Amino acid sequence: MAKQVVKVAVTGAAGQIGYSLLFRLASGEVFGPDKRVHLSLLELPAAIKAAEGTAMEIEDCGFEALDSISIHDSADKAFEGINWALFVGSKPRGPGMERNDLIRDNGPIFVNQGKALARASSDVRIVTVGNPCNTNALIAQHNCREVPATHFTAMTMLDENRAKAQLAKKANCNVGDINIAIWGNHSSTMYPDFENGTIGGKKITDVIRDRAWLEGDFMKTVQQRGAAIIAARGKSSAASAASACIDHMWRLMKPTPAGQVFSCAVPSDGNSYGVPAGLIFSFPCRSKGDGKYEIVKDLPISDYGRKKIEETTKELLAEREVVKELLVK
Ligand code: NAX
Repeated sequence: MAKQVVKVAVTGAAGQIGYSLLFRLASGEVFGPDKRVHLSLLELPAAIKAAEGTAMEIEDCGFEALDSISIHDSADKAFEGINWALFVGSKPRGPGMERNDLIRDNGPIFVNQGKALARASSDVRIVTVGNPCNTNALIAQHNCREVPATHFTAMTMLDENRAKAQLAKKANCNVGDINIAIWGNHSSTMYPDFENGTIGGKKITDVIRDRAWLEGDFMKTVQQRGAAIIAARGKSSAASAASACIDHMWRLMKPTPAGQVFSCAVPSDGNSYGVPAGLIFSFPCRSKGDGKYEIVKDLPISDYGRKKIEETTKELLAEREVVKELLVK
């Protein structure tokens, strides 16, 4: 019997993250042995040739799970009938560029791509990776009324994975023992919630009794890991970002184990933490494995945690203000 084909669009396919992500999607590890994958690559005209080169290499891997690859410089064509849209492509921040300039520069990409999602399958799920990813996801969501708002997400999974790696080293355990979620923006104001997280089922703060480290070096390392990688590697994180994107998809497609959460930036409407509606905000989430998620309700938030959540909320509100002309009411 013919296997079901999952259609995945990847924007910025010829970029660094694309170069790691596409091979993992084509290998079958994401959708399993019963499905095949069609990759729909979207690039700027100038990078089409490079995307073709990447596609040749993917073919040369001989992945049985790969159905076919198509390459486009038009979002309308690239998003026809897709089940997943991975929004990776955006302009990187240039030297001396302010964050607000980057937000203004990249915003129009997501207006266009948001509109083109009208051509996607009705079950399409959107994962926004290109920065500023929360606000870019918000722009795309506003410009596509055909797809439910809850299908739009932005990636904070890399931040979660970074937090887990630091905690595992400190507690001398495996990352699999750690459960922690990120609140807010994918930026240096994000809050890795060590107060509600656990290690081997125990509170992180009961296992790591060094509160100064948790509030200090731990937070700083996670919040500034992206910059540290650029300083060391001379390029931004790519393989780890691609891996986190796969994790993000997995977390939505597999039931969340009891007592665990995962980080996902989702529409803030109706949350129980006082985060204003109308943002794409990272919350502790759980999924039944059906592509949907729910924001975990009523976690205890201390004064310290509340201050951190307020700080990242303030930044996202300011970003929303910068792009307000791009948001359809
Ligand atoms: P690259 O500069 O290597 O690749 C970006 C690609 O996007 C380029 O090939 C470019 O031609 C393409 N592109 C630009 N505008 C486009 C458009 N309108 N339509 C289609 N393609 C377009 O960047 P890369 O290292 O792959 O990073 C991609 C994005 O991910 C950046 O915005 C980066 O800041 C962001 N990141 C997000 C992370 C996250 O955790 N959410 C972490 C890693 C990364 O920094």
